[in-house]
Amino acid sequence: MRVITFGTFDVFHIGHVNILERAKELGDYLIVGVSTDDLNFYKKQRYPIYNERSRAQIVNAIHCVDEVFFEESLELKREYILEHKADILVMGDDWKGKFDEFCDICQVVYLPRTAEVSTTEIIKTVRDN
Ligand code: C2G
Repeated sequence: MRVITFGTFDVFHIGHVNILERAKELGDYLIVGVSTDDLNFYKKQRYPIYNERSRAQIVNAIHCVDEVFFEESLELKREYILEHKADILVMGDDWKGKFDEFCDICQVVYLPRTAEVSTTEIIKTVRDN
């Protein structure tokens, strides 16, 4: 089974490792769409700390990840799922319900987020110290 997931994966942390490893366990080939810097600016009105090339390289270096591509637009999710022939779409449960529309082309699974870790909190901690 081919599994696809999406994310920014900025300031890569243990929550990112956990979701990638658990996503891979649902199948045997894991494809990750890493959102581009411009998509992040559109989503969060700021650029990520690490640029898209570094973020993609880090995700690609994780042993359970088989393939990485750039997610350029939120509107292209259906095309990405079809293009990569994904059987399962995995997202953290902060996105619960948001991608149910893709149930017609793949299984949609929301996994619980890892508690008490986020890129936003890490940036805040570094800033405050
Ligand atoms: N995540 C997690 N636990 C955390 C933090 C993040 O399980 N403590 C998961 C998120 O739920 C998401 C993935 O890690 O599934 C990537 O998180 P982000 O980098 O924050 O991704 P985001 O900016 O939400 O982009 O098209 C969808 C978007 O591109 C998702």
